[in-house]
Amino acid sequence: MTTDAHTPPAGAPRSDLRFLIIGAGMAGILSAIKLLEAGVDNFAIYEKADRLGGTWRENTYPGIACDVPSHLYSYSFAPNPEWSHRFAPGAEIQAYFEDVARRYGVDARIQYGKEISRCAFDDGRWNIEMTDGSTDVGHFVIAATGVLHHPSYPDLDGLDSFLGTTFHSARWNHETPLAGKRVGVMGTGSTAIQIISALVDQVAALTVFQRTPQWVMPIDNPAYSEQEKTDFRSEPEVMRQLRSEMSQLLTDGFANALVDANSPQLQAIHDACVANLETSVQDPTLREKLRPNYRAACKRLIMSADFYQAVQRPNAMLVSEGITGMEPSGARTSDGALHELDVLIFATGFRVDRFMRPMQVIGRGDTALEEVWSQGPSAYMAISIPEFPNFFMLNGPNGPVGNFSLIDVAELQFSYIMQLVEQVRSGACRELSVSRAAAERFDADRVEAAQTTIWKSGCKSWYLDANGVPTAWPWTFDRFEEAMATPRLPDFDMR
Ligand code: NA7
Repeated sequence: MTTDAHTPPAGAPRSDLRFLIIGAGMAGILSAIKLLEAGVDNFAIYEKADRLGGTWRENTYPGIACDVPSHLYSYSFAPNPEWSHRFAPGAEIQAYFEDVARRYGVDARIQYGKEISRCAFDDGRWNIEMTDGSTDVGHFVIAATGVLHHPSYPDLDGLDSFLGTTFHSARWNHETPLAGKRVGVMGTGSTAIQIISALVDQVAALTVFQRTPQWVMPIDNPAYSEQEKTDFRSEPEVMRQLRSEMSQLLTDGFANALVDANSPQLQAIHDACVANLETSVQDPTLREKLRPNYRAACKRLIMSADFYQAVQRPNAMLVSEGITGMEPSGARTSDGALHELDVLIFATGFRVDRFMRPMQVIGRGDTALEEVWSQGPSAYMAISIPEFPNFFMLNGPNGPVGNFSLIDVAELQFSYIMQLVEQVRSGACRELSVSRAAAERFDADRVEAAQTTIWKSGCKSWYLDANGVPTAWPWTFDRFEEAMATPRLPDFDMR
């Protein structure tokens, strides 16, 4: 489907621009809403699955909730008075995105079952190919493809011989009954902790295979009362106020502090986690097994009200010896013990360096993304890559990650992208991407700044690249907001 035959020269204002949005998760829905709001109707939104929602569509495990408060993990323009809890469950979040997409007229625009296999820049336009053979052409690509969506599986000897059932947390097998079964959960990340707390009272026995202990921040998750919801409905200002207070609290008390490992805020978080461990876990042996040997927030901080209670249930067992292999009846660990299991759940995380891959992306002059990213993914401001003109990412590499709202991040990024788009719309140029020099400078500054962040304070995590350098935005969240407010146009190669 082509919408124009001709690309006008730079200098002429453009009204013919077509946008191709890849992905109908939180960021893709946002992009479509914002384009419509800007009066742009010439766009397509492609989604590989048969439903919108991204992460919230794919993750349906028991206990799933967002660890960012729901009134903050909502679009700024679409507050939701109906959130049931401070940290609402995943199904509510999925329903929220479906509702917003419908209310803003985006859901009918989504083309489902459309997986983009190739995206190539040629003669000023992006040509995309899909696995079903269809194609499209546009002037801009918005890659809203998500971050954590390629499950990472452990390499376990003898897995085929195991007679029980296995599945990944992001591919939950709802057909497998768990009640009364002997269930193993591998991993102790944010996902595993939620699963463990939700499952422990349903199953006969729960074995937690822990490779690295985690610091756990105690949180309350109160339900919103009917009165509170009524107030939110009748006075949206109350909700906006709540959102802004939560945002300020999280930014000052956490997001800004992460980049200074010695900050008093991080010390306070560490102390709260230590106190939580000391007061919540009775058995000294178990307590020591659960005690990390690194600083709180070095790995993504776990927020949980009930994980420590869950692992102390009589039917729960924490195993800190590694699994050496699977056998027909269960998992053998390095101490020689056999842990008999009916089901083993891999809560082992994601391949975090994939981003929009395996999609093949070819920029100007046949530049292949796969080669540009051969040493690991990177992007100027998490948005633009040299020689990939008019191709912009939302929540791309080097953006802010941590226990705060990626919706806020995507909203800030989108308004930045629209300012770049305006350069083309106004006729100032036909195409733009970050210059090589600016991208290299950004990367060097980023790597240097990363050295003093908490992520670099002595632990392994998915925040680190293959060289042990934190990949996330290493400056304060305030600085991110400032950077997103106005693009530095001299950093862009505009043609
Ligand atoms: P994470 O945070 O990457 O956690 C994965 C967990 O699985 C973690 O405890 C890992 O231990 C463990 N793991 C991974 N591979 C193995 C192998 N091979 N053997 C033993 N243990 C293993 O993923 P989550 O899904 O929990 O959370 C991802 C994000 O989703 C989270 O940060 C939020 O943004 C939402 P390790 O600590 O590496 O030793």
